Amino acid sequence: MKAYLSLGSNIGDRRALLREAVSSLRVVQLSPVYETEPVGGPPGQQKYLNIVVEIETDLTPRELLGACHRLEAAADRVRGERWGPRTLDVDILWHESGPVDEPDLILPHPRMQERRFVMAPLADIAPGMVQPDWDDHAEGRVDQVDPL
Ligand code: X6L
Ligand code: MG
Ligand code: MG
Repeated sequence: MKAYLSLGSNIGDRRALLREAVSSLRVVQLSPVYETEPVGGPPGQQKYLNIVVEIETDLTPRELLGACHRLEAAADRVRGERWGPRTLDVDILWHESGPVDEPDLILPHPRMQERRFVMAPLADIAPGMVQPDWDDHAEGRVDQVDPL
């Protein structure tokens, strides 16, 4: 089945961390890389690098969430302040198996439309997944940089 993931990093060697994470996934499409203004969280954070990937997976949404958490752990992510800086964040945006509504997993991701760091790379690889006017409703500055 097909799924879309959003990946972000704003600590350490951001490109290497994103590359390492995608290397263990069956990536069908990799978006351009964006350097993005931090949205939410404490002031003074470094900029993020963000990408979106389309993957092929046999995992259920619940199993995929576990796999995302293992990728974050493999990047030595330390859980600190809410929305604080992180070596790697991997979020599920959409899963072909359909909607999920559980306390810790809601799909499609309910707030993705509000975030330019998600919508810009998603629109690049899956224009059919986004509203044509998404850019009018999204916040946070993003700049396309060199590909991964
Ligand atoms: C109002 C108030 C509207 C807060 C939105 C949006 C809060 C997104 C947190 C929000 C609000 C978040 C990344 C990031 C985070 C990332 C960039 C979050 C949670 N992750 N900023 N901020 N890239 N650029 O991957 O997404 S923390
Ligand atoms: Mg996130
Ligand atoms: Mg997350």
